[in-house]
Amino acid sequence: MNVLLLSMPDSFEHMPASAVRMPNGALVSLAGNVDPHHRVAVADLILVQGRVRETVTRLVHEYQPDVVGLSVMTFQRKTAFAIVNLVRSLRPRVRVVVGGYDPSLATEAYTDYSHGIDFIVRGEGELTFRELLRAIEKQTDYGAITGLSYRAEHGFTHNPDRQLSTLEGSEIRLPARRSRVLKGYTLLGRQSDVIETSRGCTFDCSFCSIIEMRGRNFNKFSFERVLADIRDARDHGARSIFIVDDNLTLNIKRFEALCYAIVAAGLNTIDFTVQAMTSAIADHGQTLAPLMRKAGFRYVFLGIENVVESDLSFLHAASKNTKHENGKRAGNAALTAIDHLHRNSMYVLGGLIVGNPEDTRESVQANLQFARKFIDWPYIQHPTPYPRTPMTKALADAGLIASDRLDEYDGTTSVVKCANLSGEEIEFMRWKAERWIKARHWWTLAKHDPLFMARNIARIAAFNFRGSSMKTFLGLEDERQAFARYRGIRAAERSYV
Ligand code: B12
Ligand code: SF4
Repeated sequence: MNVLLLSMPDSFEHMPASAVRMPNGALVSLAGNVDPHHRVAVADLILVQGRVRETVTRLVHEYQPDVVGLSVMTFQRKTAFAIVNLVRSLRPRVRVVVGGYDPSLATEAYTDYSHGIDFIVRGEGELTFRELLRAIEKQTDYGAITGLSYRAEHGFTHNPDRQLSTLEGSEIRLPARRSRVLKGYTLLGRQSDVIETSRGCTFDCSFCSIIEMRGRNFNKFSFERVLADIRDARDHGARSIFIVDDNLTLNIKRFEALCYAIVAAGLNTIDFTVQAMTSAIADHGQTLAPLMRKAGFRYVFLGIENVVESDLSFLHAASKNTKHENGKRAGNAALTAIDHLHRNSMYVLGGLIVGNPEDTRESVQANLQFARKFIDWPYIQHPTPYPRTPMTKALADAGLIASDRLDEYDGTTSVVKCANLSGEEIEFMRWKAERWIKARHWWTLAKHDPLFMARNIARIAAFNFRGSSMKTFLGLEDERQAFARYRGIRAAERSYV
């Protein structure tokens, strides 16, 4: 059968087209795990943000798909429905499958027949999708396919959940990167890709979708498979790789062994980016950080979340941000973790969440000030009520969800009520600070990739300061006017189809 797999074009504030275009790892993993006689094309629509309608139309004509699959995050739901509509208008009898975080955690939202969706794959997709294609091809019953919801005569039928894969052996084969049909993946001028070494996390941060998606657990791929995956990404042109593990730092001994393995395999010429817990880096940084650097790690996304203790407990993220000395808790881990990384020439992508219900101007400022002082590239977000997270339940129970427009759930739009400040004010404070912190990092980027920066600095700067004009920089207008223009631009670009 012909299969067309699409990831959605919607992006959020931190994704300038010239600097960050990351492939969706799920779709190539699905493509690598279907039976080999299927012809699969994978298109990451973020690469064609301004030409979504034309591109989908072209791909449908070119690949004549029997099955179209969409990978959807919550803030992309509206776009997903519009794309299904478009696909159906071009090819009415096509089977439409959706999967990913939003269909898995908000399954009911996809079951209205008017949306034109036939199948919902909940949770891990590789084996469910393989079995689904077999059943469609052989026209057999869908009832035995765990993890699947399917359209039946009198409504959707939801089969039992699928057990998680242990990731051992060859149960999940390597991704099929050859299936990608669009070009342009980049991280700061170097062709980018994503790989996985493990899935899952045993923590329970209140804002994170991972626990509802798969429970609290940690499953690992073998290093043999991980190295083969990195080589495959490199052979497909990647010079920059994002390790998308939910929490690679859960097992530090394994992480250290991975660094040694990358070096031994000669793969440390690649720039690696990884997400990490501050506690793990603070506690083990002395030995771990030099090793990471040797293995090619360049950017580390630290889930600092907040520097104010009461906010950390609201986010249920205190323990992953506590350092330990002599087996005892010894305060916030963020500064120690950042210090280890900086001493070893790595850069910190600092994940912070501001605008929690009890935040004050001072607590927001404390976080922004921390970012200015210690973080290389800020990734500051607002609390966002993604489906079924514990935080969403708490916010809904307290009547604190200010917006139900899901396309605004991109993490950089304030959608939650705060007792002491308006959402717009918090967003303004974050937006104003963040642009200048990012601009400060351009010099570091220029040293690493002078040619890329020389070619792209104008576009990157224009994106970074969207909404601002000469008048703003000369102080001839209130920055709030520039902010209002920026918000207008964001609102307009949310219509992708
Ligand atoms: C890597 C990552 C990113 C990367 C790269 C994204 C990319 N291009 O893939 C970056 C940093 C850019 C990013 C950004 C954002 N992300 Co992100 N990201 C992740 C992360 C850490 C891993 C995703 C991944 O690749 N997993 C590995 C693959 C193999 O697993 P998977 O995606 O789950 O796919 C499996 C199943 O879901 C299913 N499946 C998925 N799609 C499909 C499609 C079909 C047809 C089928 C059958 C099955 C299927 O099968 C797959 C294989 O088993 C997750 C999870 C986490 N713990 O934080 C968050 C996560 C997906 N991100 C999230 C969000 C919200 C965002 C942002 C909006 C900002 C933010 N608030 O963080 C932006 C938006 C990006 C954009 N387009 O502009 C949320 C989504 C929540 C939700 N309910 O929608 C998550 C879950 C994190 C969270 N907050 O809990 N992200
Ligand atoms: S440590 Fe990271 S992956 Fe684990 S629950 Fe918290 S935010 Fe999610």
